[in-house]
Amino acid sequence: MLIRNAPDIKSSEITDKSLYLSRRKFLLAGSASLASLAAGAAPAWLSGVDEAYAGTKLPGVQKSRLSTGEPLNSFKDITTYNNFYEFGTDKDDPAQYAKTLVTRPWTVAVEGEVKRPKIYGIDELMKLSPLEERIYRLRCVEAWSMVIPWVGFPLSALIKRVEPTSKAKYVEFLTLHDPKQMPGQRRGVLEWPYVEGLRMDEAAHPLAILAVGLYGEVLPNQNGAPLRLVVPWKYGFKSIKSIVKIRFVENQPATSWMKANPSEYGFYSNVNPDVDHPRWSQARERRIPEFTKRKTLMFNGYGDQVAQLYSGMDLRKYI
Ligand SMILES: Nc1nc2c(c(=O)[nH]1)N[C@H]1C(S)=C(S)[C@@H](COP(=O)(O)O)O[C@H]1N2
Ligand SMILES: [Mo]
Repeated sequence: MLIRNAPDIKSSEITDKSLYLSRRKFLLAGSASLASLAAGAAPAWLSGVDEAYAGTKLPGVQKSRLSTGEPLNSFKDITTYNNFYEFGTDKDDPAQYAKTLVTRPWTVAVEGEVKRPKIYGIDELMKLSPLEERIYRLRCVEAWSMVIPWVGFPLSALIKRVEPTSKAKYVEFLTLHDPKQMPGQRRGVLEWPYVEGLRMDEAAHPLAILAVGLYGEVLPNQNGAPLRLVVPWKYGFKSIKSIVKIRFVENQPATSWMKANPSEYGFYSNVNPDVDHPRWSQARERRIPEFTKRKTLMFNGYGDQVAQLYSGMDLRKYI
């Protein structure tokens, strides 16, 4: 079984993390906001100052029973090996360049086919539902994977709050579009803003979360601060970062990857070892930072929980 009771974070991971943080503190030494953080001043996420609050401990996080029991990737791996094309296409670009993203204040417009459309402030959104630690595997379409201790809340909590109308069949998510803050958007690698989508029942599934943190702390920018989607049974690109808009719509959204390459990417993008990407096999994956490969599991190992969403669908056709 992939999902069992959440294990405690291994002490080796914590050591790795504190080393990273002390290095980071050294780099940021002299920053007034950091000094006030160290002095135990008001939580930095209320201050509106960016780099100071990434790394702030999130209070009252409950461990979820919907976590995998696998060993966690280190904080360093999770925050230095990223895909976030708004900051470049190399894995180490986001860690280097995402510092320019200002994530407070931040609003998320929830609109479309809902009875209660609303522009939420990020701090208001974070109070919508108790924060939980969800340890999930992330399986990238590029055939590598990681195990990440997210902090977030079920997307279903937001869905319930805004009351979708009977016309709402899909949910569309949009990333911030601001080439000043996101220099990668000056290049046409994808159509900007980054767009993703889920069918309504997928979005309402208890495993789909909106994440605001990892390793118990506010999300680093490179991981999609201040709010990103995590859908663990789908390839990583569905887990859209730095969301500013969530639209409830009648028709299937046109996602960035489908527009970029319709023959290689479908709307569903469920992890499926039996259907290869046109240019490589999806049968196996490399767990970062290992080099040996392991077998990829159907729905990334979450089949017991999600297979019923697709009963009767030909998963070779609906990729
Ligand atoms: N806005 C946006 N979201 C994005 C991406 C991106 O380039 N832009 N990359 C996706 C891909 S391909 C993956 S594998 C995951 C990586 O998430 P991580 O860097 O937090 O591990 O983010 C996804 N979300
Ligand atoms: Mo990915």
